[in-house]
Amino acid sequence: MNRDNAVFDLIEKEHLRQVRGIELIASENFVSEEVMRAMGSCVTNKYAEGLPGHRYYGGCEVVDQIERLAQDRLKELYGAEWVNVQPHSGAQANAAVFLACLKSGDKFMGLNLSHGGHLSHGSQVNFSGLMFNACCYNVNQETGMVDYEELEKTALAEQPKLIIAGASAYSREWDYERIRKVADQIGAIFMVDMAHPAGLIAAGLLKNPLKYAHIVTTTTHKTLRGPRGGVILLGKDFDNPWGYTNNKGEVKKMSQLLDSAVFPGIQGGPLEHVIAAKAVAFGEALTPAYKEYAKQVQKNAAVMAKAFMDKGYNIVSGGTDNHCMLVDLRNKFPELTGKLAEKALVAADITTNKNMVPFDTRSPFLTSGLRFGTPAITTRGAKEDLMLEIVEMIDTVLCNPENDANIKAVREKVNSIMMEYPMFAW
Ligand code: DSN
Repeated sequence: MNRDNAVFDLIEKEHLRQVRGIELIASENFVSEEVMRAMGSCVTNKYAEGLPGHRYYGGCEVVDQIERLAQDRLKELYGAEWVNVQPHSGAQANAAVFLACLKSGDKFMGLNLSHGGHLSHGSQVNFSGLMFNACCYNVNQETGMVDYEELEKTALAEQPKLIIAGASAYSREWDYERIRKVADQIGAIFMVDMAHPAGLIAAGLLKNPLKYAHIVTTTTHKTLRGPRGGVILLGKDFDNPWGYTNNKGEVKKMSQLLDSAVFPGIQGGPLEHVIAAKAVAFGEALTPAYKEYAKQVQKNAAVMAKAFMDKGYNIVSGGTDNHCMLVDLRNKFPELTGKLAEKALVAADITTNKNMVPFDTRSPFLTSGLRFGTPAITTRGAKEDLMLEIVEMIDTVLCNPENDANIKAVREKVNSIMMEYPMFAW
């Protein structure tokens, strides 16, 4: 068979970019060779609408076993009672929860996007904000931490039917117990989107939200280091006191409502090759080696945050409990936007993303912040010493973000360092 040069040359190029650079995007990671093989396997050829044992197609005996394996491993990983491993992404998992629990126009509450929240938690340009009535809570301007008092006041005043905890750019542990109490006071469903810290939670390094939330969603590709995708989980204490019904008006268990919301509600055929890769990743996350990896992710982030602060950078909330941190550039470089900072770092083969900081005066296209995370670089084998070196190099670039010679010197150093941190050949 002829090689499709147009595509495979580009894949080679992307591989090279990944190999020689320092990857600090907090939501990215490098999957194992087995996860990659499962995704690129013949399982992609199979249609399997429905759930294991209840499919709309023949020939699903094997994919049924694959999907059950993914379900069982995921349940074991988080102590879940029920899971659905079919959502194509985290946003799809969240959309399924909205479809199962809310009617169009119903009110719900999530963390303000510009304070670290996620698009699918109520942004006005996302289905969540377009089709539902979103209100939000914020972080405290002084501490940079979720303002739980304000959250409670807003919830009591607004009476949302669903409260979402979880974020895209928040470096602190959550007080899930407190939010659950607020939800119980107003009879709301409490959902946690644990997409970012899911891997640290699986390793027992952060609180397991399944103990407090009615519904938990996550992506599988961030700290969890699986294929790109989403899942939904229910814990032990889940019931349906709200009397939620299906489209025929029948009261159903939340698990049944969520299954139907995923398929046929918002998706057609599940991506069984990705589900196979999820099963591999969940198996990996159950091993002691993964727990060591997750510990190192957390340690590396703490060292990186401290190194930034030692150099006079302002880290929102003053540090990190998880894998990520948000640098507010305004005190050290009042004129430097996140956009220019990201561009200069990318030119030095250090990949990160511009990010709004809480109470930012700049637009999301410019921003005053940068988000950094350690999951991917830790997969490459990085330890604390490399974190210190990386912060030095970032500082060198940001002090002269438009000096090409300076950027080139850092890039050469980055490329030479990363030769020592192997990545498997794709
Ligand atoms: N945009 C992803 C992130 O980077 O956090 C979440 O969807």
